[in-house]
Amino acid sequence: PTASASAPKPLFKVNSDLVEYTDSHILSKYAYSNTIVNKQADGSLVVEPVEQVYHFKTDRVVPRVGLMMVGWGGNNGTTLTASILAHKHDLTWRTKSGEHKANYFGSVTQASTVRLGVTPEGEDIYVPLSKMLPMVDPTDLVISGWDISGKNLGDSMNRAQVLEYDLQRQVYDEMSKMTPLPSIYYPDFIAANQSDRADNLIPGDDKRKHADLIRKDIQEFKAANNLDKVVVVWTANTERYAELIPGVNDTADNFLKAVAESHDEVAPSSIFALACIEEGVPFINGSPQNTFVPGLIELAERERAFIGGDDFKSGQTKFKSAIVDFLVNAGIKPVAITSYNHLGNNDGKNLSSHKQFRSKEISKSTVVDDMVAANDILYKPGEHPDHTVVIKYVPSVGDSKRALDEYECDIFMGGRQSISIYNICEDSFLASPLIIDLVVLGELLTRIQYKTGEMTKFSSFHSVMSLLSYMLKAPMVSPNTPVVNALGRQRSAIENIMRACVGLAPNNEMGLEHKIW
Ligand code: NAI
Ligand code: DG6
Repeated sequence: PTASASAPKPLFKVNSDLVEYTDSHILSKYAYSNTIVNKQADGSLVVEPVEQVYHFKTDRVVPRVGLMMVGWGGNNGTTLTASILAHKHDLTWRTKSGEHKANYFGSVTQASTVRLGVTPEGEDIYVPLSKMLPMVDPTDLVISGWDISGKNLGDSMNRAQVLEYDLQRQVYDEMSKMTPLPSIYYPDFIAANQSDRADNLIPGDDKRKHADLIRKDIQEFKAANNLDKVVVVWTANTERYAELIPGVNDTADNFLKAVAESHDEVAPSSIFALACIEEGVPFINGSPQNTFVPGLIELAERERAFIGGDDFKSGQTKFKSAIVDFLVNAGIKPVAITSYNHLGNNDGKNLSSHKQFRSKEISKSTVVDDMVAANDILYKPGEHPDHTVVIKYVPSVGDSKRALDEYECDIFMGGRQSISIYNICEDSFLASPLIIDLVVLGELLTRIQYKTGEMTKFSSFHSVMSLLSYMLKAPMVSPNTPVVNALGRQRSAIENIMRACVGLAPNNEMGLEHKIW
C-alpha cells in the first residue's frame, strides 16, 4: 500500500476469542457447518452434518486503487466517471423536479445494509454492507481506460445522452480533459455498424504485441498515479462468441501459442484478459461473450490471477433471478418466461447484429436453470420453462431501455397465473453501480486469505471470483462448482463470507429469541 495508507477505523469490532485485530489484519477462526448428503443405491439419502475450521486473514489497509475500463467512452464508462466526479466535488444539479445530489443507489456495497445482530432488548441492528470489512470507497477510485472511439470523455458523455444537462455542464470541463487510450479492434468481433466510431486504434495485427501494449498501459497508469492496485472491467461492446477450437483455445499453452500466432479466433476481450492475468490485475467481463475460453481460465488458475464474469446483471435479469426464485420456492410453476427488450443506445445498435445478439441471448436465457433444477416436485428431470428473449433496436428511446416480461405459471388445481412486468430505466444508471460493486468486491477478494487445518500457509481464494455472481447474468464459477443464479442466495454468500471474516455466524432468519417464552 502507498506510504500514507492506513487501516480505516472499523464501525464495529467483534469481541470474541475467535477474532484478532492487528494493525494490518483481521484474523478470524470460523467453524464452517455444512450438510453432506450421501445418495444410497436404493435411492435413500444419508445425511451427515460436518464442520470444518477455516482461518481467515483480511488485510485491513485499504489500497489506492485505479479502475481501467475497456469501452471507457461508452454509455456506462462515461456515466460512471461523471458520477464519481459528482461525488468527489459534492455536486448538486437541477432538473424540472428540483435539486439532485450524487448517490450510489443501486450499488449493493454502497447503498445496502446488512443485519449485524440484535440488541439484548431484541432490536435488530443494521450496518452498511460497506462497513462489514475495510473496503475501497468508490469516490477514491482513479479512473482511466481504453476505447476504439477517440472522443474525449466530455463529448462522449454528451453523445451518451444519459445524465441530466445541468450535471453534464458541471463535469464537462474535467471530463473533456480525459481521453481514452487507443484500443484493440478486430472488426469481425463486434457489429459492422460500429466501424464509424473506430478511430482510436492500436496499429498492426500482432496479437502478442497488442497484449504487451495493454500491459504497458496498465503499468504506466499505475506508476503515474502512485496506485497500489488496478482493476480492469470490460464494458465495451458485446462481441460475438469465439469459436472453441481444440489446439487453439482449449489449454493455457495452446491459447498462448494462438496469441503468438495472432490466430483469428482470439478476441480483443481475451487479449485484455490475458494482459491482466499476466500483470496480476483482476479482470472482470461485463459483457456476455466467451472472453474466458478454457485456455484463459487455465492460465488464470496457473498464474493465480483473479478473473470474473460474465455480463452485468442490471435490470430485467436481476428481476428474473429474484422473481423466479420466489415463484419456485412458493411452489408455483413458471411454464413460460417471455422477455422482450427494446432500447436505442449504442449497445442496442451493436446487438441488432445477429452474432452479437446471440451472445446476449445465451447469457439472458440461462438465468433460471438452477432454480428450476432445485424443485423436482414442479419439474420433471430435464423439464424447463419455455424461455424466449427478444431484443430490438429502437433509436428514439435512447438509453431508456424498455423490458417487458410475461411469466406464465401453473398454479393450484389446473389454474393459471400470468404475471406481466414492464420495466423502464436508463440502462447505464443500472449498470454503473454494478461496476462499482464489481471493483469494490473484486479488490476486497484480493485482500482475503484462508487456511484450513491441513494447510500450512494462507492461500488466496480461487482465481474465478464466483462471489461476484450477484452482479453478473452468467456467473463464472470454478470447476465443479454449481452455478447459483438466485439473487437472494448470491447476496447471502456475500454477506456471510464477510461475516466469517470477522468470526460471525451466518445470518439466519430463525429469530429464536422471539419465538420462545
Ligand atoms: P456502449 O456501446 O455505449 O459502449 C461501449 C464502448 O465500447 C463504445 O464506446 C465503443 O466504442 C467501445 N468499444 C468497442 N470495442 C472496443 C474495444 N475493442 N476496445 C475498447 N473499446 C471498445 O455500451 P454500454 O451501454 O456502455 O454497454 C457496454 C457493455 O456492457 C455492452 O457490451 C453491454 O451489452 C454490456 N452490458 C450493459 C448493461 C447495461 O445495463 N447498460 C447490462 C449488461 C451488460
Ligand atoms: C438489451 O437487453 C440490452 C442489454 O445489453 C441489456 O440492457 C443488458 O444486458 C441488461 O440486461 P438485463 O437483463 O440485466 O436488464
